[in-house]
Amino acid sequence: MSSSKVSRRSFIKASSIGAAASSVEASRLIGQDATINVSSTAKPEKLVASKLKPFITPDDNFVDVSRGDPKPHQLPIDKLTEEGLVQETWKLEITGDPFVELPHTKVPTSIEKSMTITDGTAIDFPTLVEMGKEHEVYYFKAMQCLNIQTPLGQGLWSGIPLRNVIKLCGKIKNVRRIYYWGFHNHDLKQIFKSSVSYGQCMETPPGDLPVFLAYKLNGKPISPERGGPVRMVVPWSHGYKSIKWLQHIFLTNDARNNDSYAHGNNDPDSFLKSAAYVDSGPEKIQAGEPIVLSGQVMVGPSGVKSVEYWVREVKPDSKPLNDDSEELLKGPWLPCSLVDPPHWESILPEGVKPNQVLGFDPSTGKPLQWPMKYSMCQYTAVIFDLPTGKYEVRARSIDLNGFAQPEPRPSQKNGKNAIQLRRFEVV
Ligand SMILES: Nc1nc2c(c(=O)[nH]1)N[C@H]1C(S)=C(S)[C@@H](COP(=O)(O)O)O[C@H]1N2
Ligand SMILES: [Mo]
Repeated sequence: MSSSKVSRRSFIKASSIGAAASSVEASRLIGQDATINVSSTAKPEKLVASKLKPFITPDDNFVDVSRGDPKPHQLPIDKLTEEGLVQETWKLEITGDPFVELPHTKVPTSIEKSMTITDGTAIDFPTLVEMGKEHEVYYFKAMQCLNIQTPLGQGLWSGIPLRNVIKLCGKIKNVRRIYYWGFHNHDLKQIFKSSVSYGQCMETPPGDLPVFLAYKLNGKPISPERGGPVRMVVPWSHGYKSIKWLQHIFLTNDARNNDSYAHGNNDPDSFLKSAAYVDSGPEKIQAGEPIVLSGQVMVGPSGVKSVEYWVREVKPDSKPLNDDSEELLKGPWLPCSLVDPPHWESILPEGVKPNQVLGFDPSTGKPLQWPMKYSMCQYTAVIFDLPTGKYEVRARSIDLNGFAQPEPRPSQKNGKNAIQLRRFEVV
């Protein structure tokens, strides 16, 4: 007993590596008496450290979700150049909807200055760069698909708020929704469009993050695969709002949401959901070795108060569990540790200081909230002394309103946040 106690104590002390561990007695864990194995030799802090991933995902390590035939980022460079998909030739059009359709629209949109390629008024890349001198903003955001559980990647996006770009159009009247789409091989069937309401675009609440036209990811030009040269980024939403290869903005007085995703039985105004996702791990673990649970917690508008885990012993007669089954709700659910913020100076691109990043306190350079809204953060737990047998370990987030995942929105149509699990056997 004593050797494992010592290593646990020294491990808790070693939490300065950025990931404290929670250690609990096996009996408390699985709700029964357990034989404690004394021969633990592996260093849990090393195991935890080996599980940790960088806070920033490099551009080419994101999981890709792109439509198109061919996919725009797979076009050869001269075709990319011809189609305005490189910085040198990129053009953005902004037009208004002249259409009236009773009872939905009574009056058409009017725009003082439209921006079109034919008139030679379309916005080009140098214009965005020039605007950046005054309006450039940066923030961290994780990209997550509405239809895929685990987030696709996380980066520092830089760009110009959409509200500043819309201001270039002068006086606009009767606009209730702002649509935008990207290059689609000139084939209307391939259009993938999305939208925000006028208010969401123009009236960013101070302290919240604006919808913006991103032209940098992690301090570098956005790659063709990530939607460069310019991509819309909508901070609070799933990936389908963050349109790649942006080329057209369309203002309309039709307030209905007609996003491409609305047609696929999705909720086209969904928010990112606070939810914990579980990393995979070894299937077999030697008795006496600590078990490291790790994963990412995504932070939606309702925030993340904590992440919890529950170990269930699986017996031959154990049944699969629903997320609302009594056995699952009962737990016991135990606390995980959230990984501390990284050393910002060493991970931010050159020229960007922590106090310039939106969501950070301008005077201290520290995030106003941890984990940060619309980003993801890693969590860990170290489980000691499980007796031999088969197990499942689950994790769930608790949001700032006290709701445990998958509440408060168990409908998976507005974001997948079912409780994930990992299986392993202690041998
Ligand atoms: N033009 C365009 N933009 C797009 C898509 C697309 O197919 N075409 N896919 C969207 C969806 S559904 C998601 S989840 C994200 C994925 O972003 P990523 O490939 O950079 O990870 O891009 C979004 N932007
Ligand atoms: Mo998606």
